[in-house]
Amino acid sequence: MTAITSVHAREILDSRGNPTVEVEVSDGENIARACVPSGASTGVHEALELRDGDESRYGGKGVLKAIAHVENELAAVVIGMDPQDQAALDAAMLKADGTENKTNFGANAILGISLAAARLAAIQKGVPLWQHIQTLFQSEAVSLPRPMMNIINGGSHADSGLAIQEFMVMPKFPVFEDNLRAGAEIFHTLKKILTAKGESTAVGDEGGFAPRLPEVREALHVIMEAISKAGYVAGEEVEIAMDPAASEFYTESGYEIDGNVISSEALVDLYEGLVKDFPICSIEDSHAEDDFAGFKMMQERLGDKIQLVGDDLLVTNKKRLQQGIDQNLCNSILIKVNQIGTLSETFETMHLAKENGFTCVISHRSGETEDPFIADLAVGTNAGQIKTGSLCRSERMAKYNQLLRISEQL
Ligand code: 2PG
Ligand code: MG
Repeated sequence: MTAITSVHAREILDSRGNPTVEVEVSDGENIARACVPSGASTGVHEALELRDGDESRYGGKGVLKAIAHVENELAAVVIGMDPQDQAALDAAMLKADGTENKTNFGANAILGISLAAARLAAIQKGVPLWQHIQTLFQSEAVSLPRPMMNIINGGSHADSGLAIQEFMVMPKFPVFEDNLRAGAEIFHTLKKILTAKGESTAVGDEGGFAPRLPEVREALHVIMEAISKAGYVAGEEVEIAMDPAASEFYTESGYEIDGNVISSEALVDLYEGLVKDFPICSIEDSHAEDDFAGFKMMQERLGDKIQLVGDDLLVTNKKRLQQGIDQNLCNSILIKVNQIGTLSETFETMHLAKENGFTCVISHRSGETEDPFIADLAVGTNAGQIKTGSLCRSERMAKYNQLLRISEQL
């Protein structure tokens, strides 16, 4: 074995200009690096993202404490360990942290090492990262994921006024390159349509447009127009996915959407109507993260027709997922490495999902970096789907471009 000999961390800036953690691990000969992403519509059950809270630096968002944990306590744990043994490495860091939610060192500190170590292990073996992940995950097959491409942003990712956070197109051609091209062509067509309507074509955090449209249906209508004007057949060739991220528009009096405040059940009615009228194939976080009754109703009414994804609901956490399975809350899980904080736990959650017939969607965060790790993760675990933003902004394109490179290797 060639053990880890040094660990270094630095504070870098993410796609929103907020500090985040970057980690480098070395075995004396090779160096590998990983960057940690960060969400805006974060689930309350996610592992802790440790921020300094010192208002005099970056409005309290500095990550110097997390950096110090990487370089001190966590480095002491992993130096001397074999990066090939991801499970042992992650377990040792978890043990040292000793808390359920990684509140001691921060999930951002632990994840930086976990991802960088995986990359170091791949470099040592002289194989691409996706291939190393395939071995770790014990995946029989690998495949390029079908992309969910977010072309209209609302919610807490833009000030478009739309309650729903993400409107995505999902082309369904068998070849990844064709899906990417369809997404880009639809995106550019949508820009022309919005310009003609006198709408803003400024983009939100994930690169989707943020037009001031009053209602959900209106956003869906312009997407339908963009699909057909770009030369594609909606439904047959390109479907629509949505992430309402409903925790963000849930209040004590109900769900605030389209100028109304409605009940959990009325929200299911609203989605059912949309699914009837538009080629929607997937809805994520239809309800607020602890509105189990809402999710259950949704799964009962729509679960056999479309994919229902749990994000804030399940937070890539095995225990939350088990609850979701036991209580029949949805049929799919969004996978975000920083919600849970280690690669090994991410794998455990994905295995549990697959064993129970849940689909897995590998996902970016709204605050991203140039690190394309999740592209390799999606391929190596044979996840089948990836959600990584729109067809602009380099931190999003980095993932699509990495998938193009992997496509050549497969
Ligand atoms: C989501 C994500 C990514 P955030 O809700 O699915 O699109 O957003 O990273 O802000 O939680
Ligand atoms: Mg989400």
